[in-house]
Amino acid sequence: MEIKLWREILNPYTLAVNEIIVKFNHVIKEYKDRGEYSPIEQVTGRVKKISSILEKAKKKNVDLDDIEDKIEDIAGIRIICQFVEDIDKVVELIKGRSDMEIKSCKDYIKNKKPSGYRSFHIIVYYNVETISGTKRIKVEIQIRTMSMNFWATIEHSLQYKYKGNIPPHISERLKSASDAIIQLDAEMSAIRDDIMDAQISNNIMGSLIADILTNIQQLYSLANKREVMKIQDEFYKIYETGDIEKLEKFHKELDIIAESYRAQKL
Ligand code: 0O2
Repeated sequence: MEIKLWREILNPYTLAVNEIIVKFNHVIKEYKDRGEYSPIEQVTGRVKKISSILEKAKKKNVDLDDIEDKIEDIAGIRIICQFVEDIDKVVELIKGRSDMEIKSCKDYIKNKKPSGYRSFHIIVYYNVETISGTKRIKVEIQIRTMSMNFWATIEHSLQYKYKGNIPPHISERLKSASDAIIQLDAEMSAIRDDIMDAQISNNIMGSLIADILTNIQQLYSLANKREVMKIQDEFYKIYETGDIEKLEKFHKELDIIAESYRAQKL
């Protein structure tokens, strides 16, 4: 097949990957804006390289004309979660979307692969709009924890290095590393509530401080410099206590002060 034709085939897949990344990043933002924990930690994606598509087609005995039909991971999205529990939440989230229709699921977490690979795979149908009209394509979404991703990345590199024939002593190590990861994920799940609380208050603290500093910066152009310096010193004192409630109170008071200066300026 000509490169030009490949580009035509792959273009809608590139569009789908780009759109879906934006959409899942927006999910993260919506949770964060609400001050809630996001079950999605990170989202990445890729369009399979032509050489990898050809390799897979050869391995699976797929005719070049049937590639789009039979190779389901031309467009691939990877969603990374912090905790195993988040994976079910993400699956539910995808099931509830009207822009993705689930074709099939593979649960390599309940049924890990003999290699030790663990991940939840979903194939979805997704519509993209092109200049030739709507195209319905398949996208593979892999959902896994950070530690499962660590394992899969390392194992994938070794598969590449050994051209799919990892020596037995290394594959044994990989299998025991995979068991250690099950243990690690379970340990992290046991303290999940504490970790989530800490992260949520960290996020709230971060945006609170950013808002306060923006307000102080704006005051420099509206109010007397000495007055602003006093406000800034007051902020540093409260900031050092690390007390969120005090910072929230200061933030509200500062908003009122800034608003009255803005009104005076009009
Ligand atoms: P790449 O380079 O990641 O794109 P199969 O017949 O099992 O090879 P199939 O039917 O597409 O493939 O389904 P499956 O098992 O769901 O695998 C799809 C993808 O999951 C793979 O794509 C890998 O990304 C990942 N995967 C599956 N098994 C393993 C594994 O043992 N180790 C690692 N590291 N990843 C795995 P590709 O096309 O194989 O590779």
